[in-house]
Amino acid sequence: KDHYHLVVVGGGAGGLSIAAKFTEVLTTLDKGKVVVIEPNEMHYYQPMWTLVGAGIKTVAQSGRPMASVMPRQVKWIRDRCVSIEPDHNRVRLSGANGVLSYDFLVVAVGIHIDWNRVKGLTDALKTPGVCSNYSVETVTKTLPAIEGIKEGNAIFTFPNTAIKCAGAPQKIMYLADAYWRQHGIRDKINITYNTALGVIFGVPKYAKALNKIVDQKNINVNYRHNLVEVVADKKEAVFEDLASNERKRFKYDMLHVTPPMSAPPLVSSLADPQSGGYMSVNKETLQHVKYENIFGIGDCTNAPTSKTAAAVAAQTGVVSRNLLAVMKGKKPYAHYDGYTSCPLVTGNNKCILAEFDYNLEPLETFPIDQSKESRLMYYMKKDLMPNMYWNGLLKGIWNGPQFYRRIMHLGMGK
Ligand code: FAD
Ligand code: UQ1
Repeated sequence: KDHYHLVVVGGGAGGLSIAAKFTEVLTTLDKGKVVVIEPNEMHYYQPMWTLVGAGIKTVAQSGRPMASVMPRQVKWIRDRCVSIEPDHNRVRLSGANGVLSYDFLVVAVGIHIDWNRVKGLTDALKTPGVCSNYSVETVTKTLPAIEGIKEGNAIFTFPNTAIKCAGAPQKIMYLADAYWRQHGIRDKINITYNTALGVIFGVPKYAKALNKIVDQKNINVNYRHNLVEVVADKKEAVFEDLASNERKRFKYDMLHVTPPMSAPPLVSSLADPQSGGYMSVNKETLQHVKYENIFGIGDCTNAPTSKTAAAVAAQTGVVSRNLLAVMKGKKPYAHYDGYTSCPLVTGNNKCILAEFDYNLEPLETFPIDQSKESRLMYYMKKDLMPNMYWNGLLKGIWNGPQFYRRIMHLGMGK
């Protein structure tokens, strides 16, 4: 009785888009067939948290009750999955629901945030001035931290791990910069971006533009600086210089932390030694490398792209078509090119819309140079994207902009 045709683990961006595909868009499997395992009562549109942190949107606007976004024909099991046993085609749940078996499995559990890997961070996040846009609990601390500082040092960090939305650690810095300028106190505040990376952004075209922007805005950038400790009572952030292995202490009056992240432990049974703990999938078909009846989507896989909801949009078309083929006894045929996108908000009404593929080559939708700051792209990010997410991606009808890109480039380019 606890057997389902399709089990989806995770009701985030990837899980709900796939569940919608199989109950409403590609096939209309009924309620007994498709199940989503998701413990949370609320679903958050995380890309909005950048704007919530800056006071442009509210945290309430970023969330909807899970029940309201769950596709109608999907059975929602409100529980946490505690293990995946792919050799037995079953998953184990934490509560009374016990064990479920499946014909096909899609894993979409996102990425794990390791707050405890930075010493003192959890306690520091309870003190004023320390904040993070990376969780619903801590994002509401960001605006008070920005408003709370009248002078002194503001530090923004990027950790020494893969993260979701690699642009978000600096977007909030540009919005804070804009706020302090508006209030005429920017010259009293020293802004520092300490990043564990060796570059400001992984794609050279956008890195070039962002380097100019940090210069113009008079922001100090320290590369290969990794946050290892926060000493809240002294208002000190300790960074490891990854080049020299030295520890350096920075005094802060405001600190925005992007925490280290890692593969969710749940997917360890689907990882291999090369995948860094992430679920190991074929990077083109997104099928598991060993188990043909298992696919992965979103932040939890080892597909070597930058982890975003935009990437999920491009992946959902590929996963759903390939999974449908496998359900019919055929081979996967659709290929993901690594498409991902990051709307780099650089001010109150400015945005660089980075879009690129596995090769870190720009893959721009619009027939303009998207490395230039644009007002239109800002309004797209702020006002259009939420709609595309709730009414497009989560309904299984938004597969990313590939189709539109091809039209706008009139058949030229990729
Ligand atoms: P998620 O949407 O995180 O969903 C994972 C789900 O799995 C969650 O609902 C979770 O509860 C559930 N889950 C976890 N463990 C279990 C378990 N054991 N059992 C059952 N369920 C489980 N992307 C963009 O495209 N553009 C942006 O501008 C952008 N900005 C961002 C800014 C911030 C501050 C943040 C935090 C993210 C941003 N993102 C952005 C990234 C985007 O939100 C994620 O890449 C996207 O949500 C990934 O989708 P997912 O389905 O893989 O994971
Ligand atoms: C996108 O598809 C998407 O998912 C809904 C996002 O997440 C919020 C994005 O930020 C972006 C930029 C895209 C890409 C869409 C277009 C129209 C370029």
